[in-house]
Amino acid sequence: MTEHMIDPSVVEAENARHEANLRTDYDSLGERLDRRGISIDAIKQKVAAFNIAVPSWGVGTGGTRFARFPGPGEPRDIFDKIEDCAVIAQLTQATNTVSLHIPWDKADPNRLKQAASRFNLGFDAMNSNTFADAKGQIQSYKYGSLSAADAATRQQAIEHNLECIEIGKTIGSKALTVWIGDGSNFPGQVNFATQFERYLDSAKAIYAALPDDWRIYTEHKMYEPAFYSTVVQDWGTNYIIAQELGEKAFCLVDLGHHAPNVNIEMIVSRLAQFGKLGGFHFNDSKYGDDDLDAGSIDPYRLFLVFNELVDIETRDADFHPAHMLDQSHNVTDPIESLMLSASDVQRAYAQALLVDRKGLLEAQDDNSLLTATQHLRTAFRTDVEPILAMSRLEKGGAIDLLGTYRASKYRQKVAEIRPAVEAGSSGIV
Ligand SMILES: [Mn+2]
Repeated sequence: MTEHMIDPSVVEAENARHEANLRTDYDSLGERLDRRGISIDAIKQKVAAFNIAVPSWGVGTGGTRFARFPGPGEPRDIFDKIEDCAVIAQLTQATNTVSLHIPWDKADPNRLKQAASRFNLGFDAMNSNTFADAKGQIQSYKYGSLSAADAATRQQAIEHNLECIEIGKTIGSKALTVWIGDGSNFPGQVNFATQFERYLDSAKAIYAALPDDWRIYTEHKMYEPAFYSTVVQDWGTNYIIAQELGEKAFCLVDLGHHAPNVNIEMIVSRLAQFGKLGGFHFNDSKYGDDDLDAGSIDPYRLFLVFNELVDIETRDADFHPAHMLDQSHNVTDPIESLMLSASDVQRAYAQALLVDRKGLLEAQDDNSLLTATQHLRTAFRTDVEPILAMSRLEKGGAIDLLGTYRASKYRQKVAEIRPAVEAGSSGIV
């Protein structure tokens, strides 16, 4: 039997306050969609089946280069983190998997499995870390990891990834995500080709150890922590890597890892067209890799990304990209941010499902520019909240995410058990 971190009676009592209004809103939206030839129940079914993984590190309070401001009741270890993830899953009913980060979440794999199964949670992709030095590690990643000039450092980074695969095998993960901080800070510091060659050789060694039913995701990032160049700089480089490695290799798109104003939805289309789109790290940004809550800055862009995904899904039934949130919460309760983000990703998906695909295609073929773009705007402007809320209600989640979470007093309760973390500065001041 599935355990719950929040007493279901709290969820029921909160839902009872909103249910009548929700049913009225749902019926009203259903009527309006019916006039557009759309069945609201069919959309709701698809939304209900949508899942997005929560990253274990997302439930902790992050920091900036300047400072970190700890919140009350912060998770002490991966087991506390799994409990926080269970809260998000219980209320949103949209996040039934957790993505682990090694070595941060290193623990007895059997205990990890048990902890997750209490809440009927599964494990999504394993994330390796060769951008920081772990305690007791022999070689340093100061000057790179998988592409380092030093062979022993490269070997250590390869072996770390192999360890992540081993842990993942035990807990039922089916994917490894590799993001590296390798790059250079000064022109002339590295030879681009040599560095990339080393990276490819290391990546091939990891790929060789990948089980047949696994995928490897590589994630590109334009800059940071290296500021002059990064090895996996852009989607083109990422595509080359996926091609070089083989059929189990796919590209991961993190919405914050591009230059400002880059047309990310078009990158999505290109990668998918050639069978190499593996999945997403959802977040939002204004200036760079801000890791803000998904949908909080540019919800239209999120919708446009999903418009491409639904378009591909319509043409290819075997298309199943991995969805994960990848955010850093410095000044909000991470559980609240992650719940709203999961819901906003779901919202973009629901809106994209409302696009009149046939009408759009006709308008495109007729060069009816404004008709075409209006098809997108009409879908985007539809308030699909009743669909999301009804899906949650029917699955045992919360109609009002924030209200129910706050009424449960979960944060106050765990703050009594989990000791306060001292504030600290990090990086430059
Ligand atoms: Mn990411």
